[in-house]
Amino acid sequence: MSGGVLVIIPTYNESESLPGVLERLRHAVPDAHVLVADDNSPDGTGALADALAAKDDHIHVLHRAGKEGLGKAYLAGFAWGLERGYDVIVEMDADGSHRPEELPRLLAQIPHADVVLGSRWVPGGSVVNWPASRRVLSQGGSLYTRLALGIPTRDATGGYRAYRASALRALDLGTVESNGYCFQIDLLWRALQRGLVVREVPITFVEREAGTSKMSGRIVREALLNVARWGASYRWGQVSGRR
Ligand SMILES: Nc1nc2c(ncn2[C@@H]2O[C@H](COP(=O)(O)OP(=O)(O)OP(=O)(O)O)[C@@H](O)[C@H]2O)c(=O)[nH]1
Ligand SMILES: [Mg+2]
Repeated sequence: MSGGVLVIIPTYNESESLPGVLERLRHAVPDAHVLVADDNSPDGTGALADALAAKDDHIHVLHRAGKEGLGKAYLAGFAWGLERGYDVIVEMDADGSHRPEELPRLLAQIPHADVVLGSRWVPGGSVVNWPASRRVLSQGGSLYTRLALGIPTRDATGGYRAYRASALRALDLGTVESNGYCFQIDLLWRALQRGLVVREVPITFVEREAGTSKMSGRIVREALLNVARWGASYRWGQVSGRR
């Protein structure tokens, strides 16, 4: 494979949602290849993905030994895609929250940007079926991140994104350790610090209809602490004259 788009879908117990999302994605962007990165889901998502891949040469499966978190699954997927020479690598959830039908709008911005963010919190963006508590957490998290890091991005934690391969190569992925929402913030912060062009495109984010959430207090705490640390270290660099 040389060139083209690879969509990475990390999965942990998504057997109910994955087939529908794959079907919609194959229909919405027929040329794109898909890599399901499964962490040995107990519900058999990996075997299900294998069965779908056997019937479709655009679907690939990366089997990982066990649950290591979203960030690690994406890093393994990025390495897989970069080795194979894809030009554009996309992040997409398996639970239907990221509508495959909106991917062409994200990809349309790739000629103008290194990183394209699907954004819930720019004009035109929205969230469907979210309780007020999730909305507050997400908007509050993005506001906190903007203030702590001094960045203009409205939706810093979203996980519907398209990266040019060259952008991923510039991000020193070998040193990324964050995992949950923080993984998304980490990659955005790295991109902005390196002067890459980041664009936000409005999306309609739809709450999952099936399966269970992998959100946890630990994931939120990881993000709060790391963002505070990165912001402080950046500002320290500024005041101490190293930046
Ligand atoms: N491979 C892998 N995928 C994961 C892991 N944790 C979450 N995912 C996947 O990452 C995507 C996002 O996880 P979600 O549980 O939907 O997280 P969320 O969108 O914040 O929360 P809800 O949609 O409310 O459940 C989904 O496709 C999950 O299956 C993990 O440890 N390993
Ligand atoms: Mg979700």
